[in-house]
Amino acid sequence: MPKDTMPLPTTNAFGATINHHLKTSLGKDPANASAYDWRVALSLAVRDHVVDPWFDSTRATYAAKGKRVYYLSMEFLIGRLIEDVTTNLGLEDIAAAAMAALGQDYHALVATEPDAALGNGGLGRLAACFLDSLSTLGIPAYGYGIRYEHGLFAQHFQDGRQIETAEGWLKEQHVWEFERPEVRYHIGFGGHVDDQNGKATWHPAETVIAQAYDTPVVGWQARWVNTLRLWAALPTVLFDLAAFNRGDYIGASVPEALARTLSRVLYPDDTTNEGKALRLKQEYFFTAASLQDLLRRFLSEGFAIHTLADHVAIQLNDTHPALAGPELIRLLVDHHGLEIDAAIMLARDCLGYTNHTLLPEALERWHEDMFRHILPRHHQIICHIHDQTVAANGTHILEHGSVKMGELAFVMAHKVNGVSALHTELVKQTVFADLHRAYPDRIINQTNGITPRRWLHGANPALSRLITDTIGDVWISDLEQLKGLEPHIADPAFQAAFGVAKRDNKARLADWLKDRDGAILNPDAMFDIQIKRIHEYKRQLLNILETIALWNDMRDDPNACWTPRVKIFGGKAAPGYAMAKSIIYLINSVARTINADPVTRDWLQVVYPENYNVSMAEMLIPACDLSEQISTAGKEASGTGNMKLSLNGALTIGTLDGANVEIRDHVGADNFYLFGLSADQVRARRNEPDHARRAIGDSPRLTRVLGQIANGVFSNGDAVFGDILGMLYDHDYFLVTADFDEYFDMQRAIDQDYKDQGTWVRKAALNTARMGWFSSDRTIAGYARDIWGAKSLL
Ligand code: 26Q
Repeated sequence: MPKDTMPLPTTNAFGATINHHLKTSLGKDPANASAYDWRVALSLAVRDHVVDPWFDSTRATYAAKGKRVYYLSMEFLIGRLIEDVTTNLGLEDIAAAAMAALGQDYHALVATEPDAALGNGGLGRLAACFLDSLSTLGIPAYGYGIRYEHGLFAQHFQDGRQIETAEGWLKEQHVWEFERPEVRYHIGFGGHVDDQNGKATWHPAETVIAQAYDTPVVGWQARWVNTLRLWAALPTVLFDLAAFNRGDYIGASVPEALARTLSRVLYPDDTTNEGKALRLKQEYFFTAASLQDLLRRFLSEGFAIHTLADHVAIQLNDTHPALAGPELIRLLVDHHGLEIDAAIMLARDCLGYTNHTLLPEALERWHEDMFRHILPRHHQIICHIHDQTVAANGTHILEHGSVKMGELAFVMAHKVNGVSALHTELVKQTVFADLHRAYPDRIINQTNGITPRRWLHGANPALSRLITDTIGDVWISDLEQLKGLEPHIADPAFQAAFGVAKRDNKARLADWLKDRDGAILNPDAMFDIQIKRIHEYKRQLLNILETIALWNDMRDDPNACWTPRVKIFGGKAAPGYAMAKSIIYLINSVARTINADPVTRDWLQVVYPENYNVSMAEMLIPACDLSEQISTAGKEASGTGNMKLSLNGALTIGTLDGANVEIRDHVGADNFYLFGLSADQVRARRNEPDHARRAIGDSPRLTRVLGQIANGVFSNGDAVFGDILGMLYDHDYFLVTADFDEYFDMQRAIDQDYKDQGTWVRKAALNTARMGWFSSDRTIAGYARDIWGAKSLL
């Protein structure tokens, strides 16, 4: 068990270390160091304290000879690290005091670290929360992914429309990673397979190098530190000297440019799986590097190959790393001499697969011709698996000239899990119904969770302090302890303090938005927040249509006692998702019109800060009164933002979708605003002919709103929203129209409830007190028990 080998420094000593790094690591004289220099020097001083517990954890892992967990994910949406690491080490007060003594503002400096945005949204952020929990729980684990040179694109608004630019987090020194030039693997593509006397040899046509970069993942109180290992692509030949000597300077760099393309940029989740060859190559690139690496580590310990599953648990974060199945089989058969059927069984014992979506358009499929061209040996192996599963239970992995990655991941995993109770049931009934009949014990549920370190303790210091003052600080690594708050909620002093914390967080957000965008927000208004990727199924459209209807009512009756609201939106649309981009344009257009209306100015505001990311979420979530979780029932696999907001004392208006169902069960139906059709009703409703036109016809409010949009009320008289209107009238697949009136009415009931602040704060506090189950520590303990058979070494 790792011990604390480095005691906490004094403020003076820590300040001296910062100065030392400024000079010797950055080559800067304190007299002319920039904010950037100070932040990097501070980070390096903090990083010094990570190394010993990291080595201790690694040594303990080797000594235990037990099982390691390998979490394979195309995405890790980490955000900033400096505060997270500093707090986990218990250094935040020392760091702040040392910086102050050096004439620097710790809190201002840490806010200048660029986000590591190596993910799109929920799936990538879940992976980051899981890493945090694996370390906090002391389970030996590695995260494996891609070190994208450019993370998720930056979003700008130009006249209300989304523009994307490349993100460049590596323009600055990224101090949290260690380059590992000695950890390199060759990754092949294309070529052909020689079959001789039953032995296959793959001769790839091209080869790139995968080089490791390691980031330590510090658990709570640094009692355990795991590793996130990200792969960068490099050329085997750095540079074509012959071409250069011929004067072909561009041609000389082509091999390097092509190889580096593999880790150049994160694919935006476009939901329409375009089947791009580069994406497939990225998937194989990081999966193959990870498997070579973990097999090398396993063999270096002297274990026999048939014991692999006793030492290795590999989790596939969706199908993106599903080539791990065929690749592991290939290594076992072609390099270690196993029979193919034995290799398949051994691989299956190692692998687990997590499904995150039911949307048919998001399920990965690759054209078989392209697949065979890029990965000929894997194609052979998949054909073998396909024949086996067709014979065993009629399941096709190859179908209509496609490789179906969901089916492949399913048959190659010993456990398949959904990410909320409802989602898991739907996985059983829909996408994998046939496979579920064939393997009724394989699909299990592991409801998602979130790390309380980042999403409560770190992001919401005001509430964290109040909780710790009330029940002590054990809740930070044992979130169910929040239940202990419940008896205090009746106490007027506690309730008042809870209300003050929320009010302070709203004021902090208002200040931040004023500095950033010049927006002036009233912190006494209800902060009504919808933050997530822009998707039709998430129904930002329902929210903005309701906003317009509310605006109409306010103008019709300006003497009524309206509850002031600030509607806040945040989120990016995939660059190729035209409808999502139109919805963004509509929200910004409505915001411009409504915010300029002197009649409603004091009661209704719409703000949409550009470039929503993890750091913005950390600012918005603690300041939220009302959390919008309004997806069409049956479409949101789980949601995790819903958990963050409720944990931070927001009430939810939501549908019975994803983890909303379980959140409502935990916080109590009285403390959750439920509306809308259920998943079953959604399916039935969709089959009714003309359901949308009927719903619109039956709702004078909605008819009026759509008429205003059509008449150009929000677009200077121009008809620019024809795509949205046409969609709503003609198909409205996500049933915005069907749920509109009930949603509107529920919002008006919420207006009334908000007026009684005593009751509101009590309900908000009950949300916080009852959300402990949604810690990702609980989720990871479930994976460790039900899927991995992995143990804590603490
Ligand atoms: C696939 C092929 C090509 C390009 C991109 C993709 C791609 C990338 C990312 C497809 C999907 C994703 C991300 C999916 C995702 O974030 N799903 C969310 O996962 C969360 C964690 O389980 C859930 O809480 C959300 O409900 C779910 O939408």
